Amino acid sequence: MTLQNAIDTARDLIANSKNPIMFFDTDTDGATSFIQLKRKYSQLKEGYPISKEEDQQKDAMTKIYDEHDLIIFFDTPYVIEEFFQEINGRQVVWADHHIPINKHILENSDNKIHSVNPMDYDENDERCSSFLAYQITQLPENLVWVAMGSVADFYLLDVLIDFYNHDQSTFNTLIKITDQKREELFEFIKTYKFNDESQRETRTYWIQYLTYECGLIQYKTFFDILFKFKKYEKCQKVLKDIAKMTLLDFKVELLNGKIGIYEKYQEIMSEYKSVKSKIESAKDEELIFIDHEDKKISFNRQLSEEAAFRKKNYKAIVCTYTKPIMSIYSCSLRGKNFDINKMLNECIDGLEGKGGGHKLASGCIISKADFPIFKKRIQEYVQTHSE
Ligand SMILES: [Mn+2]
Repeated sequence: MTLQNAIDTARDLIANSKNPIMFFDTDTDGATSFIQLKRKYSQLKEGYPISKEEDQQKDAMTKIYDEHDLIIFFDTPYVIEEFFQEINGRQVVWADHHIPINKHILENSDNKIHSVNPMDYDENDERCSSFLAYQITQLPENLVWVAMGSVADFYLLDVLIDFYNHDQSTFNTLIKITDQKREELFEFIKTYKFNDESQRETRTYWIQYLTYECGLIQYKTFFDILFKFKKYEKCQKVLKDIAKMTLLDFKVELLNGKIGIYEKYQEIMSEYKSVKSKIESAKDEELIFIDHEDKKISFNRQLSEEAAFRKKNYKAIVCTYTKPIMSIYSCSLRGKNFDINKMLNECIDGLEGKGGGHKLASGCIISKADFPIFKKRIQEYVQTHSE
């Protein structure tokens, strides 16, 4: 078996099913996987986002009826055991690019699971679910959705070049980029394999460039907001509508749409704009603190990611969010050639708060009472540490 075989088999199973139902992750990669399958298979009538929360999954699994002859999962490394009791031996196609969290479900032969996971064939191949959806559907019109989904999931794939060659006009609608920059980008994609470790830093630069300078952030933010604010039944309706749209239609809705989620999106984007201006006004130095207060939602993650791209001279970035009614600050931290997680663990020690993450990105909550000490410790730590 090769990855290609696994993809071909998945395609056959879906094409030959009469009444499939799909479940996918609550992000851009999951959403654009559903949109692609919906555009290809008219018999696919239903698709619901599922989070890692058990209660939400228990709720979503009640959508499976006797008539469903195929259950499709995309981008979901964790599915609860009960879900498979509900599926009750029916055929499953499970496409993902993470290490499965409850492996025994996959290994149990009572579950008729056809798994498509690039990591099964090459442990360094973690190409995203929207890419697998594109390989399954093989619809050139889906290139716009796989381009959106793959960059949002932090992959730089050949599909970007294929997309440009297939439809320049839609490419330019999705990605606002100069000819010269685009050629540079394509040269990079052609020269280095998508997972070449030696190119990690340059690849990160390109992905951030596409996200923040070329406008992809607006789509990623839309799906974040959709899954945060709408019940999963509503999400399916919104996504089914998007599957019928061209990119231009979708963009017009994002900018001017007057109903429900689009209005909410515009409201949140204009809030983010005012928060984002703090990145520009913050001094570009070793340690950057950016705070925002009293907004409806926290923009910490977006803020720290965008600041990490726009600022050059920092070792550490700490973004904080709170409201008067909250007794805590929530913080998102980013580091550059600097172990931010180690810093966090040392500085939070003994204080009222908790957090964690990776070397270059972590997060925490900390009580308002202890925040001044926490901040002072961070200032001292950054001054006295270089790694
Ligand atoms: Mn993914």
